[in-house]
Amino acid sequence: MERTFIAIKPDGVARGLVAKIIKRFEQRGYKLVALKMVKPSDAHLREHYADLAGKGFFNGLIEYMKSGPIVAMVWAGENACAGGRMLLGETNPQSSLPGSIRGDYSLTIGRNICHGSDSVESAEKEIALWFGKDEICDWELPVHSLLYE
Ligand code: DAT
Ligand code: MG
Repeated sequence: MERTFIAIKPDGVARGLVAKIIKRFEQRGYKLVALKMVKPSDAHLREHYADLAGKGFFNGLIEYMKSGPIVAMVWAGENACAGGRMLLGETNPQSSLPGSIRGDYSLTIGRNICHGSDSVESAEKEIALWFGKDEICDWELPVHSLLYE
């Protein structure tokens, strides 16, 4: 089953959106397989966002991501990476439709409250960066047979 790394950024946590964001993934049918609250180090965040090093907003992004605890999660399910990105909305909340998390709860690209892996390849890289193997829970979703044919 495909897995994606989803994180509630410091602004999402501080604004009390943790339960609301989790609820959207639960109600869609994805299976939660890992979750923790963390204050990642500068080096960890620079590795997570390594593709963006050199962008003008990079240092600001790292400072924002260090401004408070993050809720890091792994969700599994059919097409979890693309589907998760649809639940989040566009990178820029101004382009995110109402009904998406960013479209409902945020206004600006630099405070867009959540992260989601953009491909299966980055998901597996991000999951390995944020979680140890022993932190991932292998379990059967009781409603599995009602969600999949
Ligand atoms: P996403 O988080 O949708 O995968 P991304 O990987 O391109 O988007 O960028 C990572 C984060 O960096 C994004 O969520 C918010 C921030 N960011 C991206 N582009 C930005 C910009 N032009 N100005 C300020 N922050 C930006
Ligand atoms: Mg990205």
